Amino acid sequence: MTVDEGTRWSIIASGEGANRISFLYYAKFRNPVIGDRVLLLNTSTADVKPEKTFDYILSREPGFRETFEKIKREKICIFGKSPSGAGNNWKVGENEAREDFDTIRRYIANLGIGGRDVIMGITTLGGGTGNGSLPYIMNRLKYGDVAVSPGENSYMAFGILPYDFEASQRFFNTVCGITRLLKFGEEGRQNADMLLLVDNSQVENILGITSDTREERYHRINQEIIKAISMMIAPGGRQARSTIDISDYYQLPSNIGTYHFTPCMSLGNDPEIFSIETALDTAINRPMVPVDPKTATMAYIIVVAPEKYIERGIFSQEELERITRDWAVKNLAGRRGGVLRYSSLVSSNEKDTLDVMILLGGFSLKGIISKCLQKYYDFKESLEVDRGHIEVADADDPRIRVRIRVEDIERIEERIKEYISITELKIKRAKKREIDLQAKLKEWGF
Ligand SMILES: Nc1nc2c(ncn2[C@@H]2O[C@H](COP(=O)(O)OP(=O)(O)OP(=O)(O)O)[C@@H](O)[C@H]2O)c(=O)[nH]1
Ligand SMILES: [Mg+2]
Repeated sequence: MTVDEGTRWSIIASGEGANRISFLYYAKFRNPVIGDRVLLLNTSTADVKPEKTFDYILSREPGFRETFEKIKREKICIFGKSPSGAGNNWKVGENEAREDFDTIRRYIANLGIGGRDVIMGITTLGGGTGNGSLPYIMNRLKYGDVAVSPGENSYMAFGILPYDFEASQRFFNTVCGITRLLKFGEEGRQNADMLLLVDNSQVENILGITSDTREERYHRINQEIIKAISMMIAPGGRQARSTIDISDYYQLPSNIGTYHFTPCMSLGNDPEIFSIETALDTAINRPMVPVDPKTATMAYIIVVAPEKYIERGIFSQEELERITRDWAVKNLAGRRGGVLRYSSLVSSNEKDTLDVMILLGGFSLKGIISKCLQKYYDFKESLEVDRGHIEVADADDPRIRVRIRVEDIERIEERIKEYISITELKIKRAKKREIDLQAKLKEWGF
């Protein structure tokens, strides 16, 4: 399938961190692929103005003020009736989105999503507002009464994991959030078509961020996430040389049953000096979550190179496919280099650098889960069970309390365990030894 027209994308960002990322994206990288299709959702806080979220970025980049005024008028939807947000409680985030869905629906309708558009949801996983509402909203869009082109849109979700040092409730939220983005509702239907995971601590290590203000540290991570989003969008644009289209991103992973990914990037390389091989080797050492690449069963490789290098034949799609095949055999799970691989060469007439992103997928979730589990249990065990329910109150604001059915928590655990077991099975299969061809041929009567 060749891409004649660019795929259109929309961004739906819920919660504070996600709002910052999307605002920065919109203010800095607005392009025809996204157009004006950006929606920022947050819960209301009686004492804090929504602007506070953007204070730092606006003081750092005063030029963004005008864009901010426009966003504020048209694209920020404050939902829910709770007096002070979701209080870091995902169940509140979900309930508020459900109760106020008519408001959310109106804003989504204004986005003008259509055709085979890709809808990218963004949320931090440690919080309550985004992490609680995005899985609900995504599920409702995908299967419910608001889908613009039912069955045709694709849904990507970006989930951002907390820093290692954050409080236990954040990790309880994270485990629930990952699960609910993967599967949702009574039936546990597949929710996001593709879940992209990024970890704050990991990104900070990769970038060697040492700044001491929290705002600047977030800002640096957010910029990196935005670069990953831009690289994802690139192959759908008009200049892609390959046959990869955004729908290919997720269709096969869904069939395989695992659909979690993480970006690994090597950007800004000088094409005179850097080969694609070297850039790939750099990228694989920079995954945005803790992961052992040797367990990855899928990789989408996106290479953006200056137009003139492609015209001169220095980089070509055929060559890229050969390189990535060899690279995958060396770096991914099993002898064949995973089970699924796409590569896409995009020519750029704006950049003069060689940029590479690997979307690594299907890897063992052990690195992520082991980071979460201690605190997940610390939090869970601190909760009082009362007639099949637990009650979670906000430490700072006891007005915010909510009951969650123990049954629901158990279901979440079962689901994530099941997903993990499918993932591990696929990895094991990919690593399985080759058949003994001679013996098999004999068995077949030759
Ligand atoms: N990368 C990044 N992470 C952030 C940012 N802001 C907050 N976080 C992380 O996100 C988690 C908190 O989520 P928020 O986005 O503040 O929460 P929320 O969705 O508004 O939900 P509430 O709990 O109701 O406030 C923590 O793990 C933070 O470390 C940001 O700008 N960038
Ligand atoms: Mg918040």
